[in-house]
Amino acid sequence: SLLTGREEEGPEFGKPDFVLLDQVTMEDFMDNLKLRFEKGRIYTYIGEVVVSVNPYRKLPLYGPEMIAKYQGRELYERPPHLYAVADAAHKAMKRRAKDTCIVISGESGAGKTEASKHIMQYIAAITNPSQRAEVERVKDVLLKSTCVLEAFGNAHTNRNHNSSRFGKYMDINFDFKGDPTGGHIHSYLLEKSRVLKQHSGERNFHSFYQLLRGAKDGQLQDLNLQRDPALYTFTQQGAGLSVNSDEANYQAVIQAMKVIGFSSDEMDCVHRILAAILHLGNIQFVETESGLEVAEERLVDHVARLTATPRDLVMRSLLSRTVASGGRELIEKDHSAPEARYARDACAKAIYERLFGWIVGRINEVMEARGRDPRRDGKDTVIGVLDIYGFEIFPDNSFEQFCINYCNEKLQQLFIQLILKQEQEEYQREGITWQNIEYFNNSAIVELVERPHRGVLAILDEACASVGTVTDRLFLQSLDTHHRHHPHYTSRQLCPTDKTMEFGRDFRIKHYAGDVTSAVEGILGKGVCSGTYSTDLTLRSMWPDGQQDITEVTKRPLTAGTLFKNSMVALVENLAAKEPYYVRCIKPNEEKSPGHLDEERCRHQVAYLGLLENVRVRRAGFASRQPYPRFLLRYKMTCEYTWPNHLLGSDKSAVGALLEQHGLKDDVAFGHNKLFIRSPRTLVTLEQSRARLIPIIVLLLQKAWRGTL
Ligand code: AOV
Ligand code: MG
Repeated sequence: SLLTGREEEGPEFGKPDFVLLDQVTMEDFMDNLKLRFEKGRIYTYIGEVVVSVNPYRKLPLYGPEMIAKYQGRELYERPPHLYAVADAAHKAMKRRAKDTCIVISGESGAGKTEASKHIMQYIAAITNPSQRAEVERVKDVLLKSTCVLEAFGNAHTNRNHNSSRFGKYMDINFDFKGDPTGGHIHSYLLEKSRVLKQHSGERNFHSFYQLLRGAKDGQLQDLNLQRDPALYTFTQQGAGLSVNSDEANYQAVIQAMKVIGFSSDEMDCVHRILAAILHLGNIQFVETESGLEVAEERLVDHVARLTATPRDLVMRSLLSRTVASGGRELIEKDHSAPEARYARDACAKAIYERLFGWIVGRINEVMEARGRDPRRDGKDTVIGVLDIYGFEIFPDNSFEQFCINYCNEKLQQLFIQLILKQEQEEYQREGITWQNIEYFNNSAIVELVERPHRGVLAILDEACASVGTVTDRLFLQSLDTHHRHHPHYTSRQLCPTDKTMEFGRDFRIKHYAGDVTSAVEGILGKGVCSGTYSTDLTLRSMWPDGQQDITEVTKRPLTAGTLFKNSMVALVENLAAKEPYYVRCIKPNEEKSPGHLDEERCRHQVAYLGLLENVRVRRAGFASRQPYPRFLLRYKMTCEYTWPNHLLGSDKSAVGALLEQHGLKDDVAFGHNKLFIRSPRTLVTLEQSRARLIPIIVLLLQKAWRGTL
């Protein structure tokens, strides 16, 4: 660093880029990963991809001082960091007017959401040097939105105490100066079944506990609530777990909502909805001689009052449903007790989902690029940040896990395609020939899920369209028939000796990251529930689709599965159109314990994330490519013609002379702007010769320095 203003990491920290490994084996990869992790170096590159290992402890890697070190620097000038990638994405956007995106992947608890927050903070910190008020406002909203969305969309799970239960893609718009002018959030399938039920050791969404623990006594009274989460069916399960300091977070969320611009009426409405859901959950039904009745009618009163909905409408929607008869007429049919419970639960889920969607929509309204100069319209550029729910396997997996894992599969496919595509394009651009490399291809799994007519989702659609006649079991049979020979599909019927699955209930998909067994029970269900009868305007605006008429009751709606698939296809198209940067997160151990790296678990992740192949592709044709000035900066001291400065006309010819002297010229190709180095050996040779010289040069410099005293 004495020489070039760079921050060096000595060899004791391992290789900052896996491409520099002597050989690409799992052992060498793991040794390097482990060595760096133990030294607090949680970030390592594969070319421009950042591999990150969750440290589960506070490291002095973030904050204003660190940000200043990375600002405006090139990737190779500083130790690997998320900041460097955020800066690269921002630079590409600013210098070349390129839309870029940062795709963060890894399994549940690997550190995706934390990474996305560091990236956002970095971008906020380095922009708007002139402190324009409108830009500051946009940045505030961008940063505060995270806090609000986490309250309503995250939960304590066994894998992560702050697990994202929705997928999030955030576009940030920038003007020609490179300052944020607006943004847009897409959210993907919220795991709404969590409103009703949680696995043992898990909680409902944070928002419920925050309200119960954080609200003032008076407010709770207004909501007819008592403080103890154990009193409510929906929050009972997680009542003993208070990991996130719910009270403080309640205040933080209110504060954040204020900054974003939620009115106090709106916040009030949000709290009333949360309370109504808690009351709904406690409603029980009793069979009497005169029919089905609600056990505690005052709960219905609470729900009606809190949602500003006529009481008899709430009652009716619990105890009966509207069905189409003979095609034209609508008649009301009484519920059985199980049907009523189902209606209650469906309603609670639907309300929460609408609430979440509405919050996202409100944030988007506020972030919509306001005050954008109309003459420049369309000229602004975008950085997209993708932070989704990670791959996860639970003892029993629901429809939501199925979607979550399919989403991860889809992104893995994109990663494979883009990394290959990008490589090939670069070789073309630089006028260099290249051969293809073999890669594990996961398209078979993606196809299994999304293929028209026979894919799992298509079969599910078929089954949902004829709900009532098709049972869960028939759905499973149909899956079995279509996929009995599929290498990534199995079920107990197809594999009778496998006792880890249950007959007639489970099917299993062999995902790239692991085997996931799902139960088909209840997968076909759907429920209708509406807030359109509320007299509360905020609440009613959550149901913009209005009242249902007969065509809507009878028409075949798009199923959640199809909607999700469509949103994934759109997401992937969107990402593919941008210049991608990748962060690949690794979860070091299952216990969330700091400083411990479980080699077995990590090896598995390195394997399924395709990181070794990633390194190989980088090295296959050419292990490394570097712009000529960057190459010189690093190696010029190894050659008399280039140290301290060369007189050879162009950097390209200087690099030529340097390699000539080392006898390495046969191993490289000279692109228009970059040097391509074929074998890592060449890099290793250069690195070694550099490492030999550094102490000597430092010594010389020290001597020279002393001489001046
Ligand atoms: P995830 O987003 O990848 O999981 P998170 O980003 O929520 O995982 O990280 C899980 C937890 O690990 C955090 O709450 C922190 O306690 C810790 N952690 C992660 N990154 C860091 C870091 N850089 N420094 C210190 N601690 C960290 V999921 O949303 O469940 O897929 O669904
Ligand atoms: Mg997350």
